[in-house]
Amino acid sequence: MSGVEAIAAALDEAALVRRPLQQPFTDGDASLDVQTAYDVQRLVVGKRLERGARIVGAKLGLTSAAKQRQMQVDEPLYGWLTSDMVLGSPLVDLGAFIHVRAEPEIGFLIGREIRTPATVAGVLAATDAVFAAIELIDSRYDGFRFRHPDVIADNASSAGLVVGSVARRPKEAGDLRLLGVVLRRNGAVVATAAGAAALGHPAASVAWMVDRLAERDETLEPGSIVLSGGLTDAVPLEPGSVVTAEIEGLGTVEVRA
Ligand code: OOG
Ligand code: MG
Repeated sequence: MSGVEAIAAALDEAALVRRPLQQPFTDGDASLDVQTAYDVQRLVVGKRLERGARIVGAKLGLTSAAKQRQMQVDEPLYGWLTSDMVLGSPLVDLGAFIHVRAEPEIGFLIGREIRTPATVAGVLAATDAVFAAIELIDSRYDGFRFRHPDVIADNASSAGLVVGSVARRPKEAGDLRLLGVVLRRNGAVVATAAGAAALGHPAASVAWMVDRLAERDETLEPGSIVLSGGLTDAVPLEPGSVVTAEIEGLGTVEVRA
């Protein structure tokens, strides 16, 4: 088994048995670089597809200062969202995860191909709708402790998503940079942000990913959903937690554990 396959197998097993890996792969071994980590990610996602899931879109991670500070990684990354991650209801079964956290994001429904080099205007022109979402992240590393290549290999901690019920055309949603975001846990405000927290503009996040995908001869299929990156710190979900994300003009999304 090559190193890449061994790493992918370890990450997949950790997710399946819900037992985190004690150490990130970069501890004491600098050989896992970013491009190799995306090769691992492809294998990790492939294992989900072999079990019957479909790709429904992609996600950005570590696009906001809040998230970069919280995770102590100062560069963005992307990962893939699969059909088995989409929660049909706000109820989260904590037993299905290792140590799940929730974070508010602005989502995009991509309607057309996005040309490269991608721009904010190009992304918005290719977008059918924007919506509020809560992403559930569940690192396969103990304590969410990882470096940039480790978390890329782990498909950017992707684990789940709940999509809001309001979908707006980009033109009707207003300036996405200025949309206010309020994150509450059990009714109390725990964080606030604006859309600009994601690389200056949520569509700039999407553009960044489209350009990175092009470097690997990959594209975002029309019909994909894209989560543009957590706008605030992620909050842990514990038994009884109710977390809501309210985004100006896009309604409120809720998860309950
Ligand atoms: C990595 C995934 C980050 C985001 O929106 O920033 C992410 C992590 O925090 O475990 O999804
Ligand atoms: Mg996220």
